[in-house]
Amino acid sequence: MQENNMYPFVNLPLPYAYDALEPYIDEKTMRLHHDKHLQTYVDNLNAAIEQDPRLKQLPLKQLIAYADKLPQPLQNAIRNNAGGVYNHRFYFDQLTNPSIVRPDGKLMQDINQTFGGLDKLKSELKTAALSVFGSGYAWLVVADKKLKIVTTPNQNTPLPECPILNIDVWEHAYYLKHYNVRADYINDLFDIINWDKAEERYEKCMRK
Ligand code: MN3
Repeated sequence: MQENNMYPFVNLPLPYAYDALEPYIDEKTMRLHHDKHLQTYVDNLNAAIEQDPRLKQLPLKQLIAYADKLPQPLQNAIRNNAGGVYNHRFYFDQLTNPSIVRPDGKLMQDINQTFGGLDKLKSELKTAALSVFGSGYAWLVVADKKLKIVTTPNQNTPLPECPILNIDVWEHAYYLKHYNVRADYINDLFDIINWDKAEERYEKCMRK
């Protein structure tokens, strides 16, 4: 993946074609989600940073960590838009079509140990994703070297916990195809998870 971790932020291209996730996620949703929604977070993040030039020195994760220390309303602008960029890059980067790959390394072993199998993990992640009221995310993260499921509202991130997977449950992620049926979207999403990517992330998180 290309690196673009500091101002000026750009909208990195998807690592696959817009229609690569069909029929699970449709091309139109991907075009809008990436080219319009993520682009808006990128543009608004750059605009927020320009209000305080010191922020130009901070990489994306540090902007997120630093947001709390900023005066309002810049704090909200940085939290929402740096989070929006981080969360969406993370989301798009973990998808592939069609996924026939299952986790098979250390991640799978630890999923078995922690959740009692891949299906159990999916069902717990789904329950968490369905429980998000309004807009937000469900996440599989590593916290204290252990796998854990968490949710975040809006564009908040689970950082500094180390994320492995996220499920974007903002309606823009699924409404054109799945309408109001968030559960169907989540089921479809499980079929396009790039487990090699998840494994790679897991190994990195466990080395920290
Ligand atoms: Mn989204």
